[in-house]
Amino acid sequence: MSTSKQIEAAYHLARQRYAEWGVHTDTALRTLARVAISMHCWQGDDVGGFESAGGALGDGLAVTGNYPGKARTPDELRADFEKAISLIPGRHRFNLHASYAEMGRRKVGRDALGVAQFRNWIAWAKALKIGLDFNPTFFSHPKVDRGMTLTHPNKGIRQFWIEHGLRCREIGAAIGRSLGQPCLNNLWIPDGMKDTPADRRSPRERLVESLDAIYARKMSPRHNVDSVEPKLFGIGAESYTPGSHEFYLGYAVSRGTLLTLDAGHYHPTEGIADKISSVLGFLPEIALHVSRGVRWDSDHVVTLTDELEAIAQEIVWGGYLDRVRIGLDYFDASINRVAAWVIGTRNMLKALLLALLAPASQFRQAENHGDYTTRLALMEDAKALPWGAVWDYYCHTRDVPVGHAWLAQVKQYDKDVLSKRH
Ligand code: RNT
Ligand code: ZN
Repeated sequence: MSTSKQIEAAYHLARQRYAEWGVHTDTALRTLARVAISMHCWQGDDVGGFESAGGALGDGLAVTGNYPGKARTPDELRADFEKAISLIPGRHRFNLHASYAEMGRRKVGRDALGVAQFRNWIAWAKALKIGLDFNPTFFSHPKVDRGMTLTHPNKGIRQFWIEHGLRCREIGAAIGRSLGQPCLNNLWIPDGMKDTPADRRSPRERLVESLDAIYARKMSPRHNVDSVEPKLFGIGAESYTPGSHEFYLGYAVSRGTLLTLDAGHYHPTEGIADKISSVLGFLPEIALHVSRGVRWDSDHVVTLTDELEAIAQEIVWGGYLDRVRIGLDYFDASINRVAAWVIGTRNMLKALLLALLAPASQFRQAENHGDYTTRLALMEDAKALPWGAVWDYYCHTRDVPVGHAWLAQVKQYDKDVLSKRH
């Protein structure tokens, strides 16, 4: 492993190289330090949650793998997450789902949840000085009938889920109030059809009505911020999804909610990077579920791909860091779950750092002059700049392991804690 001296010396050289391109590495690191990534609770326990009544996953979601040691209780999940964030530079957020309610002795249904079931989570977040985000859970529940919730033809079923949505917004507002920072409340429903529908219109009309009922109550954006998440298709809902991209884009623009772009929710060659500046022309803010689609699965661990770099470039080069709430959404049960959090989050940060370090103003100058040859040449050469030395230095100065030194700590945790869970 590198010594402090080596890390600092490498950084010093890198800083000079970047300065030659007109890029200030210290400024880039200061900007990066202000970015909070919303880390999803559900990587820690395969989207299981802690309600005893909860059904098996499904409803368009699937987790594969059986790596031992998944969190079985809220305390275990909290401990695992604390381990993960001790290995990631910066201060990040925790993204909860309603199904992670802590019932105590009094069990309540999803249509009766309140802040009482989330008190421990709030106290924990306060102690860690991190923000919390929230999601109503419209899956893994007996009231998901024939794969439908808010679009169901039966009014009683719709009403149950509307009630859940309302409760979750109240919980979000209570979280935001207690923590003194807004809670992002993201709504995704699994509703869809496996085969060709005879009526695409009615479920969408019912969805508008249901959503309007959920969002009727105005809430201070200082406490709770609402967002809606489109999807192209899910497992078992391949032919029709009422909550499509166009549907929710229209909804968000007309109703003033945010829109959540999930990287795994589009056609395989359709990235979300290009959508960012398009939708931000009409929405004040958006949220992201950064993920990685692989064939039928939309939720592989985030790796440092071209697509991830493109997302980070659009956020940073577009000047949108304060208008995009970056969250992660993936679940892999085939590897150590703490490592999955660390790898994905560190990759998101690396991609943001790469974008912050890129000599984008030089690329743009060439572009504005119509000199596309220079644009291409500079973009390609800039890829060889020594960003790794800057990343190492960042980890070093934030007191987290440099390079893959974090892995030894996860392995130790696996041995001491995870492997003992049976
Ligand atoms: C599903 C959506 C949604 C979920 C989480 C668990 O396709 O991406 O965001 O992954 O709510
Ligand atoms: Zn998502």
